[in-house]
Amino acid sequence: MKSVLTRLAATLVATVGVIGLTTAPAQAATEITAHLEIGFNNGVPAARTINLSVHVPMNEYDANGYLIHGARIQVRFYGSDPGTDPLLYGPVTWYKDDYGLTAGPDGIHLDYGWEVPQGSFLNEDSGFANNGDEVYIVAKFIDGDGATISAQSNTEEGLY
Ligand SMILES: [Ca+2]
Ligand SMILES: [Ca+2]
Repeated sequence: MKSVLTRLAATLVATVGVIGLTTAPAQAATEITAHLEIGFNNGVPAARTINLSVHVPMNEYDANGYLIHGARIQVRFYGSDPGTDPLLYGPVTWYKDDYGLTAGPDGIHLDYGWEVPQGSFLNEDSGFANNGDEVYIVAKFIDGDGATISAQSNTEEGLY
């Protein structure tokens, strides 16, 4: 009787193992790109528009697998300065089903936008002689096991 139970247990473990294999991502994610766009909304009051675009290329099957297994995209804003670049905002993290994070035929996308008032965290330099602001993001793709790849975006410059 004991051996039958042992064999049953072994069969169950093997079955679970097979299911795990078929749903886990087949390929490790190796590529990530990040783009930042800061614009102007000339309404009243005037605002700055922020649009993030992060892409992790892979097939749709893997994209869904990663998100189901806890993968997320994490974004931090930095100001470009001589020496060390200060962290301006974040981290902000998007998980499966969060607005803006999607899995599609060409991989995982984060497309997210919002508005901030003039003089927000984007105003990273506010000196008399140095008022221009240079802002970029660093986006990380962190899988369910914690493996991380990251990318730095373009730098947006303006009076934010
Ligand atoms: Ca700066
Ligand atoms: Ca400024």
